[in-house]
Amino acid sequence: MRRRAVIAGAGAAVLAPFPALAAVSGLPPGLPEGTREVVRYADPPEKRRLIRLADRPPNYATPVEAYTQETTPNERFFVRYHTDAVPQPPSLEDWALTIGGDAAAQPARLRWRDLLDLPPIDVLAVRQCAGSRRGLVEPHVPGVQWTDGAMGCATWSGPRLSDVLKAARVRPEAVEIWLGGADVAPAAIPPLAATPPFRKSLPIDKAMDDNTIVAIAMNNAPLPL
Ligand SMILES: Nc1nc2c(c(=O)[nH]1)N[C@H]1C(S)=C(S)[C@@H](COP(=O)(O)O)O[C@H]1N2
Ligand SMILES: [Mo]
Repeated sequence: MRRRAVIAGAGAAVLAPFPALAAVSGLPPGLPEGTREVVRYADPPEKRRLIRLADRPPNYATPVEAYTQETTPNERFFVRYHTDAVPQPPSLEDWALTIGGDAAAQPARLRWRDLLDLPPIDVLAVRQCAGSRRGLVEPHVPGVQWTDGAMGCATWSGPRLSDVLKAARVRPEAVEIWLGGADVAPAAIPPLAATPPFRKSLPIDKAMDDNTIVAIAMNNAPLPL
């Protein structure tokens, strides 16, 4: 009720500069008071018509009306960054995946075409930010105020992680592997000094599972940035 009243009352002033702005459709009921009063759509790079939550870092949600089929189109899939600048990766020819650490008997460096040489599999899987629906939580918690749009389903394709780890002759006593991305300083700038570098870790059993892959394609297209 209150939100409708705000839109009715302030609609002309708020909405006039944004003709593409849909005032009500993207706002699920149950959003705590004051979280958001209008929805602004944006077309960030490689994307079309997502809900803009923040530009720095880039965070854009999938509108609920885009969930109409089993897989979410790549251009409608949510965008979630923790760092300001989106790192520009080198050309695929210069890119490499490096594997090292105590459990790697033989540190390895795999180029793009080395990954292409390994047998690929397809995995249909939902990808979701752990903060999905955070904006609906009572009591309210800090962070990007996601509603339903920090999730999507895609067909991911690539070699099995176990085949990739074989190149480094992972020792049998390995317990955990962790993965780091290109979104680290100085290429990417954290908004707060306290923002830690992102490291995903997987227990070794999960890393070696037949359904765990290094995705290099999404919905039969090259993995978007
Ligand atoms: N390199 C990198 N890894 C990242 C992120 C990121 O911004 N950069 N986001 C994280 C976020 S927001 C979540 S919630 C988890 C989701 O993955 P999980 O389902 O495997 O936990 O990936 C994390 N991995
Ligand atoms: Mo997240």
